[in-house]
Amino acid sequence: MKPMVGVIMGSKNDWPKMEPACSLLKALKIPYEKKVVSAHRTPRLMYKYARSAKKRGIRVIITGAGGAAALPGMTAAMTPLPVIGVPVMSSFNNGLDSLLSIAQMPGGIPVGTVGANSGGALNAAMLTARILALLDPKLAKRLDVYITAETQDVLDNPNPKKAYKAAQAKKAV
Ligand code: RP5
Repeated sequence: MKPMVGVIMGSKNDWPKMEPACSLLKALKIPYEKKVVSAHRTPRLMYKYARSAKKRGIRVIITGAGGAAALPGMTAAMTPLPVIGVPVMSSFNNGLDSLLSIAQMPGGIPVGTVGANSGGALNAAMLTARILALLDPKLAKRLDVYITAETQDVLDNPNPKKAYKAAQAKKAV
């Protein structure tokens, strides 16, 4: 299937933080592509990617970047598509630089900025699913099932120590 979501990140080193976005898109059966596109190291590739995304059928672009983090904003400047930015924490000032670089866009060029790192990446995918589900009843149903299961999981596992251990064991498989 043609990808509907682009997940791009400034460096291969961003992958561990961005991976949850891809896992959730996969779990919800949303076709996506993933790619390293660096605003600073590959500006021409970034231009090409952002300018061609809509024509290629991409509906939402999830971008992850750290430090100067130009990728989300520059991508948003070159496409009419919704762009979501995930701040990948740098070592400077606990990564506040990444967050502000992505969030503080000039009026008229929005980047929907989520929280930092893997939780933010997961929310970026969740937000993407909610956007796409507006016009896709089958996806809306899958999303509903996923959210219900997440809720049930909390209700079924109220003991934090046991629940944590079980989740870790599941991850290790
Ligand atoms: C950004 O610079 C990337 O998104 C990454 O988070 C940060 C550092 O990149 P590396 O030097 O680790 O490749 O462009």
